[in-house]
Amino acid sequence: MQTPHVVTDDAPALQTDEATASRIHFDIFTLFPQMFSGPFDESIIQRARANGLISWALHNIRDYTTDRHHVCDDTPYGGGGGMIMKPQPIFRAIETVLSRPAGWVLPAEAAYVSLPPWEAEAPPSLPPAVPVILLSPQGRLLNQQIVLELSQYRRLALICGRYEGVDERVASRLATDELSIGDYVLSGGELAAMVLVDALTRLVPGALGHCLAAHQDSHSPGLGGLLEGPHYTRPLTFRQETAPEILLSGHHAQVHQWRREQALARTLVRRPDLLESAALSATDLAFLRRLGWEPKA
Ligand code: 6GU
Repeated sequence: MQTPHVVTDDAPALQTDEATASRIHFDIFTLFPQMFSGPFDESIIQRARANGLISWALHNIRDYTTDRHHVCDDTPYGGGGGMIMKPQPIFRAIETVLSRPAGWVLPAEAAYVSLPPWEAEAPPSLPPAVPVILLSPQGRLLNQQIVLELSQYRRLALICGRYEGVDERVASRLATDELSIGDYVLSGGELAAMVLVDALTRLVPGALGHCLAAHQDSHSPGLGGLLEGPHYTRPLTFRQETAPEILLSGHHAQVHQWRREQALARTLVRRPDLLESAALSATDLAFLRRLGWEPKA
């Protein structure tokens, strides 16, 4: 049985300028918010936050429990091993946060004891423009196309499930999307959420120093869905291997063509599946045919 909890007035929203002005705000729901400290405190993600391009709020699902022991999981109906994440704390956390402005976080002193009121049985209407993404190995496989689509939103909610599982009603009634980052098993969705935040941050204009870079990445539309070819920098010769002469020639058109061919050849060897959906010119096709490749009918 749940212990009754004290209901206070709505806490004042911590609506920072940063949160409202940022291009994308991430609300991340997790039992392990501290896992995000290292990765989010360095490099591009940190710089994008410092520049006001992105913002995030970490919400500890456990803060939204109301029982004495702050229990977030339970044994599965029907038996079997492992524990399942309970639906109520996740629903409560998501519905509380998403019905408030981007940037709002539960005041620390309100955790467990003085949560904003919540109707367990009556779903509030959540903002339609905020995807609620459950990270789980059962989700559809993340790719650059999905990242591109998600980058159009101003605010995203990410739910990090632990591996054993999340009550199915979170997937069926709360999440608008379920994503996996690959066909292998992680202990939880946290690392996957970090992967998604990183991939999205790279697409925010201004987040990368050089604005062309995101466009030239492997898998990005700029390269037509191909892998990138090899890169070289100084020294010219290292351990008896010298960088390709063409790159020093100064012939921009030839360098461009060489890079394109390297990308095509590398994709053929490593990921021929990508060629079927790549944007290929007549020149590309001729080059690939010379390497023995034929498009499938
Ligand atoms: Cl999103 N979660 C877990 N637990 N494992 C995964 C995954 C997600 N994506 C690939 N493996």
